[in-house]
Amino acid sequence: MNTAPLAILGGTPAFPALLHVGRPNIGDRERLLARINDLLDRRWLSNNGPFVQQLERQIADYVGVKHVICACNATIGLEIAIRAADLKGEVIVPAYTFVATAHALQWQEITPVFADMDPATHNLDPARVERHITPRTTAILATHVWGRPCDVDGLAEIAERRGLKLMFDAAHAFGCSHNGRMIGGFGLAEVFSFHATKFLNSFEGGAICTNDDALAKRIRLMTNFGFAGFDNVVHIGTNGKMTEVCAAMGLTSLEGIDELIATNRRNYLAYREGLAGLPGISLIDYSDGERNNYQYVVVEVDEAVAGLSRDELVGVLHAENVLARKYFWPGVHRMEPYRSLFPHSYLLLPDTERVASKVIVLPTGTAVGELEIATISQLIRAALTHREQVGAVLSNSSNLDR
Ligand code: T4K
Repeated sequence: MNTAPLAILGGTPAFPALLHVGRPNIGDRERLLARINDLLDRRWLSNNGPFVQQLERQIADYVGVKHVICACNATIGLEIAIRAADLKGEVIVPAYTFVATAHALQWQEITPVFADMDPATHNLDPARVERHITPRTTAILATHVWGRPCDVDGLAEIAERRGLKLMFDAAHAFGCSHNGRMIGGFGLAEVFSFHATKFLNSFEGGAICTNDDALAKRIRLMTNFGFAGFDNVVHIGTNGKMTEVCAAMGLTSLEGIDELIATNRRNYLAYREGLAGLPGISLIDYSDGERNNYQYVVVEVDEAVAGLSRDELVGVLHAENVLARKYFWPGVHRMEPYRSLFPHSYLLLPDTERVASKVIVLPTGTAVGELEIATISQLIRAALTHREQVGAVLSNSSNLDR
């Protein structure tokens, strides 16, 4: 047990340098640099180059899906998939997700309608989705939050019965499965993010996956301005292409994913051990029967039991240079433009409100090891032990939210 005083109580920060959530995993540097040399030698830097094609094939094999179209990021990937699938009017989305899920709709003047979550899974609750269906609803766009699959079957049943399309924001879920089937092949389309902070990292990037031939064809056209060959534009389009250097990083990252899963799982289990038995502190579970990427270490703080609020605990960790994050607080419905457009939406989102106020995401990945995790766990333990002094100091502080 660390007996040094917490930084918030006048001690020295446990970590001399900032320890971030979302530190990228770099993979095998030599393999990456060799690929960068290759693409420079080839002078083929973008526009459906050989590395992008190879990445698309390898992802399709890994996920078991017919079509994979790489994109410059998942947000543009979502926008393209939404437009190619002809969603319009209103689309039901979670409020507990990254803001990009809703922005991808609103950007093209489709109204995101926020439905509440199942607090046990943090994912859209199908029963609540159904309450929001109106004659203007055309689709459900659900997020596999933390890589834990949505109630895919429940959502598919509603979509089928009510004549809606079903798509997934799978930004967190590369390498995860549902009922033994890899995420990527469910619904009409699923979109992965390969952002630097994600499990599979291509600096910036994403991929749209679908088993629908016609949809895949439209998505491919739309990702490249609608070009169907030299000088021949046959469709509305944008520039959603992934570059070769991003694909080089993506391929390198893909080669290392078994090792990365092992690291993430080891970290997750170390946190589980370190935080075991702490009152009011619970770590979300990953199903043992499924494939998981363990990319997120997510803790819920029950203030009534812990004696400290989530924000107070984050304040303690930030003072120690542990930049824990409050994803996805305050909920997309409380961000602009949605807060102004739908000022009362929170009334139908009680579980989103509650969970968003309890969650802390802790650092993991290759940038942290056993020692850091043990220290972070001890810091949380110490914060609970000294809850009264911590609470008193933080109630005088104007900046809980660095
Ligand atoms: N749907 C969902 C459910 C998503 O979570 C996301 C993205 C998307 C869609 C859209 O995917 P993309 O269009 O991005 O492909 C970060 C990421 O930028 C974002 O990609 C991610 N979700 C979201 C959950 O996290 P911020 O606003 O938290 O970023 P920021 O700048 O605060 O960085 C996060 C942490 O990572 C910091 O602690 C610093 C660290 N970091 C970040 C980068 C880029 C590094 O240490 N090194 C780095 O290179 O959004």
